[in-house]
Amino acid sequence: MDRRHFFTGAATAVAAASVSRVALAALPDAHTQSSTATAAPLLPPDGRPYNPVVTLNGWTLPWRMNGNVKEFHLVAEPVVREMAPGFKVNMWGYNGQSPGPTIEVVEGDRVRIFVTNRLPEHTTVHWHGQRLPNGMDGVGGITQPHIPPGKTFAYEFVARRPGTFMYHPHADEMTQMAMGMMGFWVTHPKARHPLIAEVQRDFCFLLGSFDVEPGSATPKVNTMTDFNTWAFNSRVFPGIDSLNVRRGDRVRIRVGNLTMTNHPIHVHGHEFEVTGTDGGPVPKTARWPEVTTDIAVGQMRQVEFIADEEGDWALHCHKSHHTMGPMGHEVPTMIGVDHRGIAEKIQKLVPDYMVMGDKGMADMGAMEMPLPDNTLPMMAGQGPFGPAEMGGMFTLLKVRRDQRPGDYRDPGWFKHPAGTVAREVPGDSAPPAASPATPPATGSPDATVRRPAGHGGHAH
Ligand SMILES: [Cu+2]
Repeated sequence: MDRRHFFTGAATAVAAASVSRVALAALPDAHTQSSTATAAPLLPPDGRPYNPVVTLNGWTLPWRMNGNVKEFHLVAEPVVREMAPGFKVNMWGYNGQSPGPTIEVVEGDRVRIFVTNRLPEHTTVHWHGQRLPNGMDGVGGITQPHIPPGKTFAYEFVARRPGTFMYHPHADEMTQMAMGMMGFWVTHPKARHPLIAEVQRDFCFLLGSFDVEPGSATPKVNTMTDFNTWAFNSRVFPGIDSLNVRRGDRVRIRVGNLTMTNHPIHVHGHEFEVTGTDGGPVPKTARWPEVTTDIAVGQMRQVEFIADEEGDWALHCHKSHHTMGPMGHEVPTMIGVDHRGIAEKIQKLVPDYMVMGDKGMADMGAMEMPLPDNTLPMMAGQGPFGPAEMGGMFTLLKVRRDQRPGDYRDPGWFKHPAGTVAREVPGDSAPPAASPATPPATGSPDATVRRPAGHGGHAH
């Protein structure tokens, strides 16, 4: 797996001001971010204290205190998001990236957010899940005039309840969200809260989907369901950072869904509870253990667990097509189709034709076939034991006994204790299954019982 882009340690990677300070003298700096790395948590330099979140392959927006008001400056603008190393997509986002920076505030904070529109069309920002005056809700045409290109609007409200929220446009939504406009918002509790646990690690990411034709760089915004690029925070595995934690940590993961389908998010090796939604913390009596939680369109979920099992644990959407790169979906299933003698004939007409999928698709994980420029292989991730056969909404929860508190760096691959890795049983072998396209001449498949070989099945 390529980890060139692991955490570089830095809210200091945040550079200042892409917007003219002269023109916007009264506005707070529009901080911008050029890195797709997971930034270190932004410890609050002023205002009320809180335990910051870590945005997967993202960052938190610095603010300025103006009296007792926390002021932020979002800039809606075209960006180029590197979704994985070498795979760059033209998106619309905020402050240099898609998703935009995470906004973190404390319950009771008065917040003023300046939104400058540098898009070629009007926009607004809706603050999903917040209690606020109706005129601050960001629904273009209904609660406010749209923000025209080149203009700056201010939103102001009190972050009344703690929880997990997001922001996104409510103007030409189909286009603007298909282009990547979204961001996370966390309101921390102002004091110990009976339903909000103190955690050692607090991660957040948004689910996004894009339709990027292989070889192109701009998402097709009219696509309704048949997306081909499934992302955590606009990154696709193996470009998604791992969630690195210390064994015994209480871990919170906050996930929001701004795609057009549901995503069953599954964590291996641990069971968790859903402790909050965009509606607030879940009463303790309403929590139950799960290993998969379905996150419907427009929903947010926060899950929590004690990371007490060491290892590299998969964390992914359970829709198998969502852990794949830019594949075509109108492909016939070729399992069991005997291509012998046919491929050579087709190659006379189509020189690049190759046999694929006649034994399943696993070969794709290792295959090096020519792809159009700027196209991620379908399944690209490499693990210590070989190809991971994954891309898209997939990453790893890395639990280590020696991961220091506050250290979010990738510890590398897990070193399994001797005797704890699934292994080949020596002295036995079985031929691959007969293809379903060539069933046995007699008998129904239901009646076929294969006995374990090596126990009387063959001569010794
Ligand atoms: Cu999914």
